[in-house]
Amino acid sequence: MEITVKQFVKEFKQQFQSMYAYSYEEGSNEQLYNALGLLVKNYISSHWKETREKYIKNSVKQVYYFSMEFLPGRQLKSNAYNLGLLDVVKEGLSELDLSFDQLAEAEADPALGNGGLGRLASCFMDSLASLGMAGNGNGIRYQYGLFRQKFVDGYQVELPENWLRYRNVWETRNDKSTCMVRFGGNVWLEENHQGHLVPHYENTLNVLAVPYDTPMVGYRNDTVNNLRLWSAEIPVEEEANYHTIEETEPIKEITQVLYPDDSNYEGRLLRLKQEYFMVSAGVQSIIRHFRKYNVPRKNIPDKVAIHINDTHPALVVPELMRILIDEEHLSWEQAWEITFKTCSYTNHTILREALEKWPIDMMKELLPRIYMIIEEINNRFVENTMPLYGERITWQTAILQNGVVNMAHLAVIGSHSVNGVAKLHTDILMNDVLKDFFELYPERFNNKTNGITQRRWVHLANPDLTQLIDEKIGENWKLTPSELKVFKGFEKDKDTLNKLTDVKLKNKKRLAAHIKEVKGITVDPNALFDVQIKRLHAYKRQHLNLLHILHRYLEIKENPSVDYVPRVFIFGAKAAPSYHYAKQIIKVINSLADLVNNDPDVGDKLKIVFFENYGVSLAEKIIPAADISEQISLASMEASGTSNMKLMANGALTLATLDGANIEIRDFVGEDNLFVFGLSSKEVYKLKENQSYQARELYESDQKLKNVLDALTNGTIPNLQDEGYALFDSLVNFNDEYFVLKDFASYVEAQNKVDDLYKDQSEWARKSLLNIASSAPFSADYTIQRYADDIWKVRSCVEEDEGVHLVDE
Ligand code: CBF
Repeated sequence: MEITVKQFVKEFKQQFQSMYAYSYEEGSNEQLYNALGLLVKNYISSHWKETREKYIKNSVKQVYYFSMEFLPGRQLKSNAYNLGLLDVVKEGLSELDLSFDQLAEAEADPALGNGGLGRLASCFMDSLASLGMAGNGNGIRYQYGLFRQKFVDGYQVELPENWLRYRNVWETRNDKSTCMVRFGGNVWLEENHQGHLVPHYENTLNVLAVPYDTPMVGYRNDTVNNLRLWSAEIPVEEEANYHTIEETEPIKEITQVLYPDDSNYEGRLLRLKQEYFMVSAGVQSIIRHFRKYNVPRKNIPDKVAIHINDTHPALVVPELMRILIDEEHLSWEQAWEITFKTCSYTNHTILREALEKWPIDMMKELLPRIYMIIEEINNRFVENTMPLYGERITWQTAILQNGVVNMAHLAVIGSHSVNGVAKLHTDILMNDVLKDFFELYPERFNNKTNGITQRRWVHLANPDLTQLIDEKIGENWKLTPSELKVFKGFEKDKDTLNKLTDVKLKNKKRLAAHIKEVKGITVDPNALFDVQIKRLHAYKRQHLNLLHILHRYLEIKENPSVDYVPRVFIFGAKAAPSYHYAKQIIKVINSLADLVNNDPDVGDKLKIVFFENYGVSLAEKIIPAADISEQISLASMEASGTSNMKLMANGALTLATLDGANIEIRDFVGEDNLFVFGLSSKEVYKLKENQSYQARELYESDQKLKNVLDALTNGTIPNLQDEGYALFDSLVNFNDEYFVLKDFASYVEAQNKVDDLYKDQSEWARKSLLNIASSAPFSADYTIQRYADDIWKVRSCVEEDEGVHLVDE
C-alpha cells in the first residue's frame, strides 16, 4: 500500500480530532491507539471490500473455519506490517513525537481462547489471507475473555478480562447480517401442501445473533478476509417480553464468558448453548451467502468447506442437515451427501475429558429438532454399519451411547476428512483413540502437522533476528519460508554466529528489564534462559521442571561451588479455574521461587520467574529471548504443541520428550541439535498396559529423587499449606499418573548436557542457527497449503507474482 509519511501524519491528526474533538497532543495512549487503529482500519477497508467482491464475482470456493476459540493477539502492528505500512506509521508518529511501541501496548490482547487451539486458529487466519485463499473464521465474541490471572501469595486468582473496555477498533458490527437462533420449546413435524415434512415450533427461546466482523489482512497481497464473531442479543421485536434485567440474563450470558464453569449442570448447559449458537448463526450465514453464487444447492461442496475445529463445533453436521431439509426442502439423502462433502474435522487432543459428550436429555431439551436429526443420523449409521462390521464396532462407534451424544463420533461420521495435528498424534488417533473408525473409514484419516505464522512470531517479535537473516540470505524467505534453509550455510561463519549471539543477548536484556519491571526480580542476561510457556496441566509436566529446579537448589545448598551454569527458569501458565491440582503446582513453583530468588547462597546460579497472565503479547516478549525450549510432556499426551515451533524459529534449543511435533522437530533439525530424554510413547503404552510401574519403588531406591520429593513436605519450601503434600501424594502414593518420577533421571541428565553445551557459546550459537534454519517446515503457510490441497480443495486467488508463494518445503 502506497502512503507517504506526510499523508499519514495529516490523516492521523484529522482522525484523532474527528474522534475526540481536541488535538492529538492532549490524547491518552488509549485514545491515540484508537485513532491510529481506526486509521489503519480505514486503509484496510477498500481491500476488504474488493476481496469480498472478487470472491463472489469469480465464484470462489470459501473455507469457513469454525472454532470456539481464536487468539489473534494484538492486531495493530501485524496489520500495519502486512499492509506494508509499518515503517511509514512509525516514522510518522515519531515526527509527532509519539512512540509507536507505546501506543501499540495500549491495545487490549483479546483472550478469546485457552491456548494452542485458539492460537492455531489465528495463525491459520493469517496464513489463509497471506496465501490469498478465501478463508473465513467463525466464532464467538465473548464479552469477557479468558480470566486475567493474578498471583496472590503465590496462589492463582482469576479476575474478569474486560477486553472491550476501551472499544475494539478492528471490529465492525454488521446489523445487515444478523440471524435468529432458536433454543428449547416444542417441535413437531407436519406435512405441507407439497408433501414436505416441515417442523413447527412453539415456546422457543429466540436469540438474535449479531455478527462482528474483523479484517484478516494478508501479507502484502491486497487480500483481506473476514473473521466473524457472533454476539447474542434479544431480538428487537421481542424486547417488550422482557420486563427485568434478570429476565434478559439467559440471552446475554450466551456470549458473556469463554468456558463457563463446567463443574455443574448449568455451566455445561450454557457451554452447549454457546456451541449451538455459534454453529447455527455461522451455518445460516454461509447458506445465505452461498445464494449469491447462483448455483444449484447440490454444488454447495464445490463452493463451501466448513472446518470443525475440535469437537466443539460438531453440531455443524446436524445444523447443516436441518437447514437443507427443513428450509431448503432437500431429501435426507441429498442433504447428507452435501453435508458430508462439505464438512471436515480436526482432532486436537487425546485427553478423554476433552472429547465432548453431552447427556441426551440435555440435548433433547435444549435443541429438540437438532436431537431428532442426530438420532436419525445415528440410526442410519447403525443400520449401515451393523451388517458389514458387526455389533462390537457398530456400538463402539455409534453417536448415541449410554445416555450421551458422543461429539467426536458425530464429527467423524459427518465429515469427509479427519485429521490429527502431528504425525504421532494422527497415528495414535488411528491406532487407539479412533481405532474403530479407522477400520470403517481409513480413507478419511490424514495428518496435518501444525504450523505457526513466522510473520508474527519472527518478523515482528524478533526484528533483530529478522534483520540478520535478511542481511545474510536476502528477503525471499519471507515469501518463501523454505529458503530459510540457505541460512544453514552460515553455521561455521564466525561473523554470523557472533551476531546471532548478540541478537539473543539483546533480546534477553530486553526481557530482563521487563522481568525487573513486572516482577521486581533482577536476572543476569548472560544466564541461560530456560522457558516453559503453555497451559498448566499435569500431562505437560511443569512439576517435572519444578523437581529438577528443586534438585539443583538442594545441590547448590550442599555444595555452593557446584559447577552449574547460571539459569533463569521462566514459566508462563494459566490453570483452569476448577483444576485444583494444576493450581497447587503453581503455588509450589511460586513458593520455591520466593525461596530460591532470595537465598544469598544461590545468587545468580538459579532464578525462577513465573509470569502472571500468560498470553500472546507476553509470549511475543519471552520467545525471542529463550535459550531452552521446555517441551517435556509425557510422550503420547501432547497432540502437537506450537510453542515448540515458535521457540525453535527464534533459535531456542529444544529440550524434549519424543511427543507431538517434537518428533518432527528432531527429524528436521537433527538429533545432535536438540536434547531428547524420557520414555517413548511405545514405552508409555507398554507400561500402562502391563501395569508394572511402581513409583514408590523409584522414590525409595533413588536417593537424589527421594531428597527432592521429601523437600516438598519437610518444610524446605516455605509458605506452603498442603500443596507440597498434594504433589508428593500424587507422585508417590497415587503412583504418578504421568510418569514424572520415571523420567526424572534422564531429564536431569539432559539438563546437565544443556549446561555443558552452554559453556561453549559458539557451538551453542551454531546449533541455534541450525534450529532457525530448519524451522521453515513449521510455517503455517505450508500447513494451510496442505489443508487447502488435501481437504478443502481451495486455491490461491492472487496473481503468481503477489504475496506469499510456496515452493518446496
Ligand atoms: O492443535 C493445536 C493445539 O491444541 C491443543 O492446545 C488443544 O487444546 N487440544 C493441544 O493441547 C496442543 O498439543 C496443540 O498443539
